[in-house]
This record gives sequence, structure tokens and C-alpha cells, in this order.
Amino acid sequence: MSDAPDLDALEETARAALAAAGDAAAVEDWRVGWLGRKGRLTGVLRGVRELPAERRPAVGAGANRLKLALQEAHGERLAALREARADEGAAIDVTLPGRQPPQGTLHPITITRRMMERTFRDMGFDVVEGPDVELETYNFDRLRIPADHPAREMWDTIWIADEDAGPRKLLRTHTSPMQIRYLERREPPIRVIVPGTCYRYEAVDATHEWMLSQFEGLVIDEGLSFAHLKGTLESFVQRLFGSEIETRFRCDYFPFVEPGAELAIRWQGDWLEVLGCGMVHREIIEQAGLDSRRYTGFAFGIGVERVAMLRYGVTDIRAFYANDLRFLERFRGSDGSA
Ligand code: YSA
Repeated sequence: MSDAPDLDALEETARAALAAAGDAAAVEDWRVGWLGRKGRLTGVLRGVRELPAERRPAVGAGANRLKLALQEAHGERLAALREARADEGAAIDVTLPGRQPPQGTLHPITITRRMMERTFRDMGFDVVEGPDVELETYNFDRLRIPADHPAREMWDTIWIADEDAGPRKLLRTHTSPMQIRYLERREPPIRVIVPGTCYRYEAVDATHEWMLSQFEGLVIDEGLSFAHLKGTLESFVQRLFGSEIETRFRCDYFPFVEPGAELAIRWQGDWLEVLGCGMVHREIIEQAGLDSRRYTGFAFGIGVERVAMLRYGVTDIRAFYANDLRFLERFRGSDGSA
């Protein structure tokens, strides 16, 4: 009469052997050795019929359970080996030579903005920024451009549709609203620039974009005259373009300055207007609670894209925002230093 097999000991031995099988071939050997036709567990199952009748059901059931458990363990072991192989495949091969991923470059308008900002900082200006979504009152009314003023026509406006009955909002058409906002918070002497993006609902052509960048400048102090305005702007232009640059001041009209002017630069045998400017209107100074007999000032708004066109010899402003990589590549290596 045969002894009943020790199924627990068998299971332990089988599992240890499976864990030691380090590749698919070893696992297959294990399967054949334990679960194959002549395998150890198959032999145990066959031997059940040799047992005394009263023990057969319990040993038979235990051996079958063990067979199922070992089949499951076999499947898991194969899956674990496959996963380990996949991980190995994904591992970094540190012996391969390095590869440089594609690198972006600074956009020419960013480069120009930085260069302009640095130049103004060198000239003693502070730098602040303001909101792109502006209140109508700052963009127009408080700059002496009420709703019925014909000067509103100068700035084709993109209004923000708002369900509220509150104050009307728009995408700022120029950076000048920051003159008012800054004067609300600061006392003279003031010498500040405001770089920012502006938006206009207007036809695009070689020198006009619907989205443009400006640098607002505001200087308020005692005893400032138009000569200071001219000197400051000429100095800025020469720092940027060199002393040979040809400039032209002409009379212009903006309701928030008196007198007003524009500055153009020689370009392609013609003139390209780069900025509007003027002496801050007396009413703007008084609106800020300042004594206009004591304080005077000047302000300007420079078009950054126009400066970039001049600096880089770009004849069509639309090139800056067309996202043509061949164009943008031309600026690789420029860092915005003046
Ligand atoms: C005037 C007097 C001040 O005391 C202060 C600021 C100003 C400027 C005024 N706020 C203004 O926006 N004037 S402007 O409409 O003539 O624009 C100023 C500059 O922005 C232009 O000289 C030009 O260089 C640029 N610009 C204007 N519209 C543009 C544009 N650049 C590209 N596309 C457009 N559509």
C-alpha cells in the first residue's frame, strides 16, 4: 500500500524551482518536469488510484488543487519574465552618443522688446505692465476721448461682449491707459515705460497688424519742456540704431497731449512712423491731482514691430506672426542685448 504524498512539501519545492527559472526555456523545462505527461505532479495524480479507497477523494482533490495552483503560477512566471524583458528594452543605453533635441529660439519681437526695455532702463526708466483687457474709461474717457469724440476713430476697437450692465471693457487699443493708472498711484518725479500688447480691429497690411506691441513712456517732473521730449527720444533712437540714423518729427494730434507729434525713421527711401508723442495735456496732470503750473511732462507710444522691421530689415510686418520657421530661424542666437 502506497503512502499518501506530502502535497505541501511538493508545492514548496515546485514553487522554489519555478522562481529559480530565469528565462522562458527554464520555465518550459519546469513545466515539463512538473506538469508534463511524465511530470512529478502528474505522477502523484496517477498514484492516487493506488491509495486506500477512503483516502483517495481527499488526496485526489488536494493534488488537483495543487495542479491548478501550479498552472497559474507557471502563467504568472512567464508574464513576469516578459515584462522584465520589455523593461530592459526600454532602458536607456548610456553608451549611445547624445542627441540634441530641436531647440526653439526667442521670437524677434521678444528680442526687440528686451532690447528696448534694456535701453530704457539704462536711461533711468522704471518698467511696469498693465492689463490687456481694459476699461473704456482708461482707454478713452480719462485720456480726453469721450464717446462722441471723433478721435475715437483713430483706434478701431475690439469690445468685450459682457452680459453685466457694468463698465464697458475692451482689448486695449494702445498702452496709454497706463498713463492714467500710473498717475493714480505715483507722485512725481515719474519716469516709467510700459511694454504691452495692443489690439485693433483694423485691416492688416505691410505696416499694420491687428495685434501689435507698444512701449508707453511717461515722464512727469518740474520744468520739463518739448526739448526734453525730443532729446529723450533722439537719444533712445540713436542708442538703438546708431548716430547716423535719420529721424523726422512732425506735428500730430492726440487728445491727451498738447502739442502732439510723431517720429518717423528713414526706411527704404521713405519714412516709417515709429511713435506718437507729445507734452502731457494740462488736464491729464490736473486730473491726477497735481498742480499743472508746477509739473509738466511728456509721453510717447512706440510701435515695437516697427522698430523690429527697421532693425532687422523686415519689409512686411505680417512676417512676424506668420509662424514661418524659416523666417524665425533667422533670429537664432540673438539675445536682445542692445
Ligand atoms: C501718443 C502720445 C502720447 O503722449 C503717448 C502715446 C501716444 C501714442 C498713442 N497712444 C498711439 O497709440 N498712437 S498710434 O496709434 O499712432 O500708435 C503708436 C505707434 O504704434 C505707431 O507710431 C506705430 O509705430 C505703432 N502702430 C500703430 N498701429 C499699428 C502699429 N504698429 C503695427 N500695426 C498697427 N496697426
